[in-house]
Amino acid sequence: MFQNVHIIKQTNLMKKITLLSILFSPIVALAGTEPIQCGNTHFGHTDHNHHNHENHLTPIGVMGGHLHEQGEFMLSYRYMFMNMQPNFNGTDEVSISDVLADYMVSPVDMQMEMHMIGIMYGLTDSITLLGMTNLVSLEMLHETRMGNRFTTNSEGLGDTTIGALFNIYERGSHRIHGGLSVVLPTAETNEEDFIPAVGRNATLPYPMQLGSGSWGLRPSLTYTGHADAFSWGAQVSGNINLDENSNGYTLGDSLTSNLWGIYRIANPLYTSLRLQSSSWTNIEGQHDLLLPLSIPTADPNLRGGNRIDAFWGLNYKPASSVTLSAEIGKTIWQDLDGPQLGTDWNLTVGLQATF
Ligand SMILES: [Cu+2]
Repeated sequence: MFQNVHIIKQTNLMKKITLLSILFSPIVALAGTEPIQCGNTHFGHTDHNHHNHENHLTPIGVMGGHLHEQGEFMLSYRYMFMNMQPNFNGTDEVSISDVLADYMVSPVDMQMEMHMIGIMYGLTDSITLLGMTNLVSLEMLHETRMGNRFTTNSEGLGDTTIGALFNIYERGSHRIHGGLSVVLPTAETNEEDFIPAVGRNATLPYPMQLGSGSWGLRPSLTYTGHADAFSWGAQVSGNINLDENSNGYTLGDSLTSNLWGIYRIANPLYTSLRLQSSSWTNIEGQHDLLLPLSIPTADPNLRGGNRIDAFWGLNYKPASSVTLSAEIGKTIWQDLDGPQLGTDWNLTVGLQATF
């Protein structure tokens, strides 16, 4: 029965992937046509630099959205907050008492904070190297059948990525670049905390671990364009886990698609709208130290899902080398293998400096 549900979800994911490739094909086709805004005379090097500067403006929540010129460095800091509640089963919200009908303990809400440090370097005008790592802090509130509430916490280094972005196509104001990063398993997956129901410190369930702990690959394909006060883009990216982590399980793979538009309100101030769709599969294997607790977060088959988030952002560029950004997101649709905590809203603020 559960196996069947799992297979149906997997089929849904495949349908989604097909749907997304159909969705994005007009954009790729558009990029292949004659330039719309920039005339044929705009192929000089000065203009190329101008394009790079325009391309630097992507919503702060998009990773690897631009290339750098040869010899240019960029340092970035991002702070991300995410609030997760309530529980979902499929697309339906599930109350805590509904979860407690089947489990001894139910998650109530969860907060994730992330501090992300990134570096980019233009190796050539067509190849940009990038690296990123993050510190994660997680907190989850629970309720037991007895009506008691307790909180667990974990924090530490997340997974680290290093890779490259490479120019594929550039004509007029249209540009397509690819990306490929390797994920280094720097996150711990055996975080513990005191669990009252067990009466001692015990290994925390899957969503409270700091990362995948697996070697992985993150391919991406990004299209950007601009005209006058507008710029826009689309990105498809994947996250593929290549091996079991040191605790004997593999986080699900994911596919994320983004569409965005940016408008220059007044010279240094830009506003953006973005739509993001993501799909991710369940965990393979199971954690070797996790007790078979009666809580949905300890079930490797209740981790997959799909969701769509809408974002509104601001970018402020007081100097050509500095960008301050903020972006707030709200989940507008989600379909989760549940009971599983859904995503409610998130906020990212960031500082990017080039030199
Ligand atoms: Cu950059």
